[in-house]
Amino acid sequence: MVAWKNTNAIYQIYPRSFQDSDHDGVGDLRGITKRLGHIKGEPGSLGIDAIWISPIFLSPMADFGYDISDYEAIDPVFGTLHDFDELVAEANRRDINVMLDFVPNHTSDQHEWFKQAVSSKDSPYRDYYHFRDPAPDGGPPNNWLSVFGGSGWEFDQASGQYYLHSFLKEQPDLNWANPVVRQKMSDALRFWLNRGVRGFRFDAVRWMAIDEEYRDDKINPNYQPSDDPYAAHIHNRSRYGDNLDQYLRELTEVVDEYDNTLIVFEDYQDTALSADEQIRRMYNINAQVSVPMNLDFTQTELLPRNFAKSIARYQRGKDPSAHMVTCLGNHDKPRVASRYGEDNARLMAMLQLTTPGLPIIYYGEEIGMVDQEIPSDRVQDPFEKRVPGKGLGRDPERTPMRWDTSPNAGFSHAHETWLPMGDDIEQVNVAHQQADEMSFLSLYKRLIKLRSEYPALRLGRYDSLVVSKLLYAYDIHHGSDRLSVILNFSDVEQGILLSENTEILLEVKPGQTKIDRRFVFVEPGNGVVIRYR
Ligand code: TEU
Repeated sequence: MVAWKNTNAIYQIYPRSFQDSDHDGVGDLRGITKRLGHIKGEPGSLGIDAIWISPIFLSPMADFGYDISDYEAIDPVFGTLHDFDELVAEANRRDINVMLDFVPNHTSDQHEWFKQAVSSKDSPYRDYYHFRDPAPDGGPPNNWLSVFGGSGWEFDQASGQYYLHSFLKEQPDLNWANPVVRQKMSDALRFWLNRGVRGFRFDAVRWMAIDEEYRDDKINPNYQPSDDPYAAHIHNRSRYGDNLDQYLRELTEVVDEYDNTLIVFEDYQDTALSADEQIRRMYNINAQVSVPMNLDFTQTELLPRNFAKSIARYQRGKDPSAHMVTCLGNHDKPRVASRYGEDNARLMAMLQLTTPGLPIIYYGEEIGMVDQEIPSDRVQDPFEKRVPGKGLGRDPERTPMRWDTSPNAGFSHAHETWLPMGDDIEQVNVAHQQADEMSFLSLYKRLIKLRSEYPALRLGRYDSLVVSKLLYAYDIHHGSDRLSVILNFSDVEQGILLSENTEILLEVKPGQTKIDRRFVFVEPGNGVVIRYR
């Protein structure tokens, strides 16, 4: 059976920004435990079945936890293993599954393996990473780039060789062709599974397998100088190597040794593969246990045809029983309410939470948080520091969660929080929105409740109905149940002809939709879920 079959949603927690319990201005595990009532099990809860926590492992924090120096230890900034066990126990008590972030592609340069590897060319750890001789001209071995700017290769003075780092030079890539590496990484998964973890989000998987001959990537003929410098190449050799499927399958088998466990792969559409081929490939790994994320909605223009096309592709490419995992945002992308505007973000919430599959809600989306401006002396993200001024920095979407109107919005008692708290806290906080029926939070709670009540919304079949420039309608079928969702992104009222005997289950703007016999009239900026009796 498909893992996490009936899970209504996953809530992504960026742990530095959720709740600070020890007054250092950075969120931590005890903070998360304290706030689990926001997720489930209390009167004002969202009612969400699972959380994914971005990395909490020992790390020098060059990339805020995505550079791990010990896969089996908690970083002191987040707390202790004991705090972690308490978090899992409290989550279990509330029937919340805990998913951790697993970073297989690279370690920190401070990991013991890498320290040993650079200590000598003969170290048994040398082959844990990709060390290569320079090109004949003394430069890097090939043209591969780092996502965070510049060459993907760093010169190691001591040995005269280069090592590969697809991200920061402080994040050397692991050599997955080495079976010992695969063994060690499987052990790390078991370590957390034995502590009650029920799933993983696998970070940056497409970089794990590379061309074994280390041939150059293709040059992207459509590249514009104003683009992200990484887009200058088509990454046809430095990603999606032939062995990727095998490496990932092995890991799914480890996770599948445990009951009802799920892996979601971070997997953006890649210019080197056709979208259909990529989706099929990632679903073919082990679709009962592991599924790719559909990250299209985090970076597409606001156009129903783009949404419909993306959903259709995933429906086509996946095994019918497998989840489609949809995301509106995450810790790497501008927030949905900033990209599309706040009214459209409400419609997007309805779209995401009425589409069958497994939605991931990024913390703060449920209160309509927007990107915050980061003064230059407060920039934290290494991406912004290395490639400044292109809007690539990720701090704006990582600012702390807002709970109430107390100092630092209830996030921390510290004098200064790690990123600024930002503006509009009076309106954009949980306590304020609890009391307001028209708030983002109330909408999210209503949508999640509906999703929990109607199996069609989790397990049904999606069929598109109307896809025009700014109107989007689709049907969900499940057994004899039929629902329609109508989303009006335009600024005029839209009438849609449906069959008779319908009732309105939920509206983005309550009480504004009129049904006149077979016609449904949806106001601008409104969205409606309709049920056929
Ligand atoms: O991101 C990998 C990824 O696909 C990047 O291209 C991402 O889009 C990038 O951050 C640009 O916004 C993952 C993590 O989500 C990210 O936070 C890490 O920095 C990265 O891996 C390295 O571990």
